[in-house]
Amino acid sequence: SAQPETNQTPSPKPLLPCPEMPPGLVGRLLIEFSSLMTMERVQKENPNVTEGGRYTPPDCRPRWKVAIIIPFRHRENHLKYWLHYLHPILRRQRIDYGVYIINQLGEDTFNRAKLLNVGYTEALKDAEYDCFIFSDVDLIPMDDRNLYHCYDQPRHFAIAMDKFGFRLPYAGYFGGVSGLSKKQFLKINGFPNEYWGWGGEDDDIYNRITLNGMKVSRPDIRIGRYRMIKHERDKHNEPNPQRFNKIQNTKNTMKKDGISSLTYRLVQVKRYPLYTNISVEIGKPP
Ligand code: UDH
Ligand code: NGS
Repeated sequence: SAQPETNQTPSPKPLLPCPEMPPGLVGRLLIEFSSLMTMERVQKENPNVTEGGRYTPPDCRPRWKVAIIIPFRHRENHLKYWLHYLHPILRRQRIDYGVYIINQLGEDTFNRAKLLNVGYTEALKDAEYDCFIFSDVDLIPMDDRNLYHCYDQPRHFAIAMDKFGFRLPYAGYFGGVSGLSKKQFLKINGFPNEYWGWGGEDDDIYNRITLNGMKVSRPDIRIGRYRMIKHERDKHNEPNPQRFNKIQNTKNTMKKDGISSLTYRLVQVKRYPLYTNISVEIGKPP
């Protein structure tokens, strides 16, 4: 049937959903950390990323809105490589995303999981994200078919790291890069706030997932490959001697300790061309 003629500009064509496996992915990637990287170079490489590190695919309707959360302190050089490699990968993957660096101020003991809870909370003040990917700053995927969105079950992405001989170090490993939908994240009351220093917080998150009747989803071992930027142990992130006891008690602690009990002081939100920097005071161990 003929439509009545009008002089109005036609409304934009509704975009089709982005394809499951976007065309234009390249598969296995060459990742190296020897060439000199500068922020100016990475900015020039990524003119389509908008203020604060946001991007949305122009040619299809993304299924998820993804906040990428990176716990951070004193790793500026790693961040340049992360941005250099990840922005082009995420663009090819047709991901709708924003990059959030959660910077722990001061020199008290580092607390990775608490920073990730802060990232979840702060990203939601920015946009209606429904998917959260938590990535260490020094981990670069070696295959762009490892798609950075959410899945039916909590996702573990970094399953085959070079430092572990491209295998899982143990069946319940959930470290490095992981992703949960908003619903999955809230079901486990977010992440623990009480793991100060190195180790165990990722195991606690794994426990939360299984104790709440979910299971971890993972990519094919040939696709979930990562390179880690080599570095020395950071200061003020010593192995936490309490971690072994704590991961035995997730069942009792997870209801109280998590996104429901999160407190921190937001000090600064700064939007850079390729990421949003959120600086926070998160306190220190009791
Ligand atoms: N992180 C920082 N700053 C810190 C500590 C940690 O930004 O001072 C962040 C960063 O995103 C890092 C992540 O937290 O990738 C995890 O840090 P980690 O120290 O738990 O893990 P990683 O495997 O180092 O990077 C462990 C010690 C390696 C010692 C190797 C000696 N050759
Ligand atoms: C386990 C830690 C995890 C850690 C993993 C890999 O032992 O937090 O090793 O560590 N759990 C405990 O300490 C209880 S790594 O080889 O990357 O340094 O992620």
